[in-house]
Formats: sequence, structure tokens, C-alpha cells
Amino acid sequence: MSNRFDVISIFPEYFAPLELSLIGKAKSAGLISIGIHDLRAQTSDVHGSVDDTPYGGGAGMVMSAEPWGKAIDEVVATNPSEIHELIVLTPAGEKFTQKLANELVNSKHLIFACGRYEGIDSRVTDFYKTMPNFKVREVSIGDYVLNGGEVATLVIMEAIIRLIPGVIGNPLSLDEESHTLADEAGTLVEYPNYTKPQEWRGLKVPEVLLSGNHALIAEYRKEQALIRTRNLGK
Ligand code: 6GU
Repeated sequence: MSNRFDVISIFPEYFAPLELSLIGKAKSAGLISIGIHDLRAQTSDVHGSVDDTPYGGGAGMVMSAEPWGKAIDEVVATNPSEIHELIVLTPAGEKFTQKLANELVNSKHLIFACGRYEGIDSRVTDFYKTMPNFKVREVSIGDYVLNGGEVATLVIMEAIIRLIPGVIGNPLSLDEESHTLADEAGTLVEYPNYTKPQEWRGLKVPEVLLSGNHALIAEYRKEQALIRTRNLGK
């Protein structure tokens, strides 16, 4: 199970929300530990430069390899884990899914490298891919462009941390969620939920949910999940 998370970014302030809610509680309870690291701490010039113009020309700036190498080495030196999984956030990465969250929760040590600008000098991933105790993945959260990997890191960390035993009050609720429900055709989104009162603004809770017939309720929910999944985006 993941229990150590390190994040490297030029905007450490982005990660203040990790103190809140279930993730904040998981930290206080000692279920996980999180380190947030300022990339600029690894620079030596007065301006704290972390980027430069791209070889080959083109618009925008590229993040330099050296501060990244130093920051990653420092994080590794203080976490003597047998294996380190480096997640580099980039819109050019593989798509983050529930399946990937289920896989990453098994990594003991995750390091998130939040790129900005036009990305990080490619030799950083090339180098760590050659390290025997490293796994490197480039990950995107969807087909749109953000200003940097910080928000994507928050998304991915939340999806992983809630899977760690003890973080969620009722772990059975994980089994009935969107993207965990499945049929022969693939994953489904969740069925619609209702709570009291039985009638709200003239809208009634579906009768079957009040019937107490568990088999019938399960059948109804499966059908609703299928309908919702089929109608996504329509
Ligand atoms: Cl991980 N980074 C950026 N900059 N944009 C994204 C993304 C990541 N995932 C989707 N868009």
C-alpha cells in the first residue's frame, strides 16, 4: 500500500487542501505521510530560474533537467524505500483512470513531478527510467490542457489515497461506485441515489427503492447504471 507521497512543484502552496477532510485525517492518523518540495530550492542563481528556451526553437519554455534531478535525488535520499515510482504530470501522458489508481495504490513510494510551461527536459524521464529501483510513468488526467501538473496531482492523489484501508469510513461503499461497478461490456457509472424525504418539489423516490425487496432493488440499480452509462454526454 502507498504510504509515502512526495510532490515536487514550483507552487508548493497549491497543496494546502491536502490538510483537509479525509486526506488530512489520514495524515494525522499516520496512515500516510506527504512531503511537499519547492523545486526552486534546488536552483543556485539569484532569480531561481527553473526553465530555459527549447533547443530546436519554438514557442514557450522548457523546465531544466538539473533542478529536477537534484529535487528527485533529495526525495529519494530521505526515503530509503526499495522502489520509487515517479509520476510525471503531462498532457502527453497515459490517461489516468480508476484502473491506474487501483494499480498505483500498491506502490509504496510515489513521487509526483509537476511540470509547467512546455514540460520538463526529456532527459529527466530518460535518466530515471535507467535506474534499477525506479518506475517512471508520464500521466495526464484528460484531453485538455492545464497550466501545470499541480491540479492533476491533487486529483490523482485523492483517487489513490481514498483506496487505502482505513481512509474511508465504510470500505464497502467503494464497491458500488462509478467505474468500479462493471458488466460484461466494461465499467459503469453509478445508479442514481435518493435519501429522505420521500417527496421533494413534487418529485418522488422510485417506488422499488421503498419495497424492501433486495433482489428487485439490485436489478433496478443495475438497469439504471446501464441507462446512465449509455446516455453519458447525451
Ligand atoms: Cl497532468 N498537465 C497539464 N499541464 N495539463 C493536463 C494534464 C496534466 N492532464 C490533462 N491536462
